[in-house]
Amino acid sequence: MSVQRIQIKRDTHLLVLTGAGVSAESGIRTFRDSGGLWEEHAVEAVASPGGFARDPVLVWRFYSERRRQAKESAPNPGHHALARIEEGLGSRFLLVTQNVDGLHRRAGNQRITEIHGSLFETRCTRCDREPFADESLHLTPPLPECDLCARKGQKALLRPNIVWFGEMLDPANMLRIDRFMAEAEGHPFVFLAVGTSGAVYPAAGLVVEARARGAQTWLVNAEAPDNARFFEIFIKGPSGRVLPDLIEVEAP
Ligand code: BV8
Repeated sequence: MSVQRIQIKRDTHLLVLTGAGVSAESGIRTFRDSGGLWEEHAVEAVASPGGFARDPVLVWRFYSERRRQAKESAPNPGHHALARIEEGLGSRFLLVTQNVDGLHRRAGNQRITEIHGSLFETRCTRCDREPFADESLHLTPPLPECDLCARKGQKALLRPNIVWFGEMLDPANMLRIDRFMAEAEGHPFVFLAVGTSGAVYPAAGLVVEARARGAQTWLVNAEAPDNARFFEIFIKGPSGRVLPDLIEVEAP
């Protein structure tokens, strides 16, 4: 187990960033490890607007397979540890996840910002209807179309409510993170990244912003990732084993 522990005092603010590594012990494939998703699928083809325009059947099959895998998976001890920590900290805790598998919410976290969207939400490619909860699988044509557009005589494909490469992240999510960091400034502030290769921006840049606001920066990861140098403390190991005893919350 990790000898070093994160001490959470009465007014410590904790911002956690998670990536695919947190879900690996739940049996969900990561992206860039060996056997990862990007070994089988060209990123451009399945996680970009151009890829969807070129072959929406392939993209809906890719995300339907991941919907099915995520539904068959369960949160692991790493997810449950983060849910317990949120219980202890309340509004002094925020979980920013790059994961779209919904496992943090199923483990009990509520203060979550899903900056890359959610596998279990769908939206229209044409109208501005709100993204809606959706677990349906579309492994073969016909692909789902927007019923609201159809009522107006327009054909419009539905798409997973996922942030693809080259697409902007939801400004409301970025504002929420910024507000949390601004509130954390002037208090003891810890930034903890778990299970992420630090390869994708702007998520990978959050550690730099947090440091600039005085955060102590921790990284828990199976390997030293691209941006390991930005972190003061790096704990190498599986998150499902490290997280349960990493954080010590001072009694209120
Ligand atoms: C944007 C879709 C503005 C959801 C994803 C050049 C420089 C900087 C930026 C860019 C650039 N060129 C283009 C960009 C922007 C681009 C980007 O960052 N590209 C990278 C590749 C260079 N970013 C964007 O396009 C973003 N939008 O910037 O808008 C803009 C607009 C136009 C042009 C420019 C800018 C949108 C980013 C979101 C993309 N969508 N996925 C999905 O399908 O899931 S990103 C995808 O990667 C996933 O969301 C995933 O979460 C994310 C990061 O991957 P990780 O989660 O870190 O997973 P990975 O497999 O990589 O690593 C897992 C880690 O876990 C490993 O280190 C492993 O060792 C570890 N691990 C494994 N098991 C365990 C473990 N750790 C602990 N315990 C274990 N058991």
